[in-house]
Amino acid sequence: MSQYRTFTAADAVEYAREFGGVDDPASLSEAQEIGDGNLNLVFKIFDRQGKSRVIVKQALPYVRCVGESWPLTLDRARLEAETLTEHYKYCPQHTVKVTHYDPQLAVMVMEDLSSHRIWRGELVKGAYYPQAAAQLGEYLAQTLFHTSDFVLHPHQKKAEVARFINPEMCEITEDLFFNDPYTDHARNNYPQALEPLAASLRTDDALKIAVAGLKHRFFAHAEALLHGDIHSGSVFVADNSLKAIDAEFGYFGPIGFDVGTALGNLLINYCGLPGLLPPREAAEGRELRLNDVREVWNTFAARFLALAEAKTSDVALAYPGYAQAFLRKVWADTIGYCGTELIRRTVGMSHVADMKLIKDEAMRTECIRSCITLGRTLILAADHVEDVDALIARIRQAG
Ligand code: SR1
Ligand code: MG
Repeated sequence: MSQYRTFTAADAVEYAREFGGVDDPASLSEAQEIGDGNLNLVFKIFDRQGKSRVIVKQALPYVRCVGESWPLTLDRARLEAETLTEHYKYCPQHTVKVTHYDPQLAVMVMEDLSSHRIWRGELVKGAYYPQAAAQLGEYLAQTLFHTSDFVLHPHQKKAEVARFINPEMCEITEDLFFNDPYTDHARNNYPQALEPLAASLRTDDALKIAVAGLKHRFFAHAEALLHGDIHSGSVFVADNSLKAIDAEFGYFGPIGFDVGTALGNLLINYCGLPGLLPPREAAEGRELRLNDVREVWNTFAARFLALAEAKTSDVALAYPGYAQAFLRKVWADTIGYCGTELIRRTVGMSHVADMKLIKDEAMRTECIRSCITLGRTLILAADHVEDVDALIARIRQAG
């Protein structure tokens, strides 16, 4: 049995030779560590011709972007491998394929996606992938429907909830999404000029009650096996292809959390574009993002309803009209969680390229201000937005 040790590039090559599942293992010769996320080591393994062949990913026993002072469970590698494997069953076309997992080393081997690029990187450059939004909606519908009570036998569902108990990763989300930005926390990080706006979040009773409700549902509503962190940095895109990666926050939670996180990252880009691109391109890009928001929701909702009509196994949940009623609650949750993503990415610790890459400081501050303001608007309005067109009208109104 292998003992945990942190991989070097040479270890990753050796591991890929043994477990990479390639026909010509001896040709694997080099590894490049490409992890740019907050948590893990990610090695791309190349053959002697310089072609990348597989990915070897290892969980570190601490939060990479902070260091050893923030220890973190290695079991997240299992949760990631098993969440991706489960999602792959229902949506192979939009989920990265995990081919091997080792619990002792907290390592998994995955298909190489070198023909794809991280969606966030493309969004900040103004590159447009016309199919991506619908494909993300399809991924959300397939994975969330097929892991929900609409389909799973009640005994199986309870066993799955137990298999995917993920307390340490959920605690990160509970703190970073629902606590830190609404308190004076040392992890918070925003421009000094926005102190009055940030301070106002801490004393807004209606906002704090709405955020408490969202956190409570994140604790308690085991509706489906979520990806748990489906932001635009967890999504690879290529012409007419989209693949979700990085599911170590997977657990059974409220469906609107995944959908809201996805929409939230499109809206962070919407808020950042005036600082990233010249005015005309920024305006065009913002219209595309609003269309993407519409497309993600409409595809998700239409596909979820079609699946519910065709495949619901529970006799009560199959009653005509119930799936529509359930989706109305998911819609309200989606808007609320979307708002919390906008605020935690700007007031809290986990900032993203859509804001960080804005060179002009004054412009960056204004883009962050608009993101926080929109986030608050959405959290407060979540129960009162009729449909996606009404949501888009509110986003336009917010500025
Ligand atoms: C301490 S981890 C911070 C963030 O990085 C991950 O990608 C998740 O989004 C998490 O909230
Ligand atoms: Mg991640």
